Amino acid sequence: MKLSFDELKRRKATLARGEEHKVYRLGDLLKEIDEERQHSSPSSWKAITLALIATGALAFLSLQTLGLLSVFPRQKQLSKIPTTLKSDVGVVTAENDPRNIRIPGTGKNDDWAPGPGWSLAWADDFNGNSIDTNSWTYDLGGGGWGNNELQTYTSSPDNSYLQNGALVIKGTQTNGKYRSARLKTQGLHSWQFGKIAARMRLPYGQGVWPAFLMVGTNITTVGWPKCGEIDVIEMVEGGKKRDDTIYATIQWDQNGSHASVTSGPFKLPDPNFFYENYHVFEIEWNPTEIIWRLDSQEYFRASVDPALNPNFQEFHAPFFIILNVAVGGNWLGNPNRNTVFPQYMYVDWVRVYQWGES
Ligand SMILES: [Ca+2]
Repeated sequence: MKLSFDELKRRKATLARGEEHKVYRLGDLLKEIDEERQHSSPSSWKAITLALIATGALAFLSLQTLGLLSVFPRQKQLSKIPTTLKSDVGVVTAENDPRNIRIPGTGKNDDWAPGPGWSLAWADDFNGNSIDTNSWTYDLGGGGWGNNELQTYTSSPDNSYLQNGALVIKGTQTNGKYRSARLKTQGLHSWQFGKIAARMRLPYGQGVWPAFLMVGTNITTVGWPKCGEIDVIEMVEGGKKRDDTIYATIQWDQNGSHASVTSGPFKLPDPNFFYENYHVFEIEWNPTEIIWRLDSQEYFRASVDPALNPNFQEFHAPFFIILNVAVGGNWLGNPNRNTVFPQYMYVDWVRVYQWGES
């Protein structure tokens, strides 16, 4: 079956859900795929193929052609595509980019449990129609956030909203200006110790910096870093490794200087990426240490025992939760021409447990 450009545009309209999208000539699309393959895994390639099927673009691309694409080296790929195919058109949208395709039903494959002995103290499952202002407030504005970050944080429904049972934080780019959102429970909810977890599907791409962190409520009086910071996860790896690598970190004031301890880069086993699926990121925070787990598997722990370091007293105080997607900055570098916007961080739920019976 061969579809006309108009027909594809019509189909695209039904797929694009009214959000930003791109229409590609097939040749451009293949070039983009080709570039993507330079820094992506076979699974990513497979996902792109599936997305093409989803968009209807595969009406033109025989599986045999795709087989050639996946086998031949870069320079040969485009030349292997029959000219007749090159002149056809394909459609892909940012919305149905494989890495943005929404997983229907965020509860799918959610078998995570806190383990025995933990009682739920607070949760937001994001099942309503709007963000609960009794739980969440915003950091707003730009100015780099101390890292030369590019984004301006807004409270606009374009940058954060609830959809299909998930909180969506959407990083956008319009005329070179980046906007995103940073939600926090500051002034509304805070906790000292416990198990703090979120089930999230992360955005992707060079220059995109998603984070789930906690900061001491006394930041308003003692400032940062003396308030202490617990980075439950950040994904900040430029280049090829960027979308499968997270960091767990604590930061504090060590007698007047900024100090930190980090897990260093922790990677998903190849070939997997954090944009592909939801994962549960958690800390177990007690008076002597913090344990980080990914999907219930421990991958890092750090002491917060004041007997070992009096400065760790910072971690013996209430902290609030922050969820954000930053763009650019000193640590990860800025977006490049391959970075796709908008970017989406999906949060199925955030839960806080305390040890013992409720
Ligand atoms: Ca949910």
